[in-house]
Amino acid sequence: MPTQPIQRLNHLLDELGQVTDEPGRLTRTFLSPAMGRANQLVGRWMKEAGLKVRVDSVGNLIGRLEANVGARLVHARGRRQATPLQGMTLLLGSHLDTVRDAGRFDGPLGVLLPIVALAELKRRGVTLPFAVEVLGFSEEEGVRFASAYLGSEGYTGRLSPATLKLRDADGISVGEALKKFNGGRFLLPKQAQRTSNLIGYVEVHIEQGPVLEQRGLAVGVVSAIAGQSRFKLTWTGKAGHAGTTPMALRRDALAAAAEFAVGVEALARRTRGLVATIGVLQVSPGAANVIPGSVTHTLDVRHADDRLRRRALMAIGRLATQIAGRRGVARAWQRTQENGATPCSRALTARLERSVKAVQGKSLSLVSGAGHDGVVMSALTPIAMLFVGCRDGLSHHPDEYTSPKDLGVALDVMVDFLQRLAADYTG
Ligand code: HGY
Ligand code: MN
Ligand code: MN
Repeated sequence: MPTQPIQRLNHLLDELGQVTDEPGRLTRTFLSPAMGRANQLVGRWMKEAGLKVRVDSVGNLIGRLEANVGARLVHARGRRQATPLQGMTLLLGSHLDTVRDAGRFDGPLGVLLPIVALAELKRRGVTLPFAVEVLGFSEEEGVRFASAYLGSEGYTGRLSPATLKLRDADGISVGEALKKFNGGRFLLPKQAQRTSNLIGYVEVHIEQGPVLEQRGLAVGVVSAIAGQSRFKLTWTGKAGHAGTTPMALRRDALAAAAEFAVGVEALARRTRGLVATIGVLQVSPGAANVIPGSVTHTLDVRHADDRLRRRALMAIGRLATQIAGRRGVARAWQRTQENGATPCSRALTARLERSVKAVQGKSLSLVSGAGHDGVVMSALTPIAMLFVGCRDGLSHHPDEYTSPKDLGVALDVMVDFLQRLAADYTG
């Protein structure tokens, strides 16, 4: 196992990147066997860095490093006094689940980098006057249940009874999955931390876009996370014989869904800043010689401005009504997720940016088109995000890549951030 921090971080990312539910490609979904193995592996690395490890009832992996009491007491002019951070905790983390056929950086980077940074501080004999919790959220992508952020919603006590009813492709509900995970009993978890005990939540994440690479920067900070709406749509027409049913008499559910998909794409192309995606589509009954009777698909719509996102959703709803009416096909919507645009804390981001400038010389502030656990964590405590550039901006793809050089800059920023935060409060 390499000891140099950058090589060690790269090695951990590679090793964790092998832990998958689908041989031959990286896929780790909510409460899956691979997620259990990932928690064990990362939990071991947390312990080696000196953290106390637990897994909560929603499957989140939590590593805690207590504050150093000595560091907490300030020897200012001979007087010993508690620092304002007495009993405070800084939260660092990201998610350990992945999309299907994922890259190895999206999520794990934000869990493994803090572990390596804390191990590096320990090696340097640096102690912190505040506690640190490294969080490996069990579900952020929303792959298994089409609703994202189940892990951070559990940690912040915001998992709702409605979410427990969502069902996966096998018909298993979130509630049933959590009951099984917890040995047959599951109660909706309360908020894991009192807000008054928290300094904030800082997430390191690949940019998943091309800007940092184009500007020749390794890292930047995030000003806000775009809002997003996710739906499940079902189009119900009439199955029939592909050979004997005249075209004029058909109520083809797939043709309706296809016209809708092209219409949504056209709307997003002509609306600045809007992105819309249909990523999953099932056809029923699913035979080559049967006219599709019903089609179910997802819809993911995002914009940095909530007003414009809502206006686009109205237009998309009108398009669906018009297509359904003209084709004699019924359509039903189920909203599976709704998050407003989430600003990052200016004060916490300024502290992070101080370290970015110290390490990189300059900084850049970006809006995140991707969703992150910070959206949910912002309800609990101030949030800040450090973005790390990735090759061609590619993500949610096995070729997702961040260079050891850029990883090294991000590590240095995290170490500098922790040391400055400690220094700010120990006089
Ligand atoms: O979908 C997203 O924006 C993120 O990758 N979960
Ligand atoms: Mn992510
Ligand atoms: Mn992702």
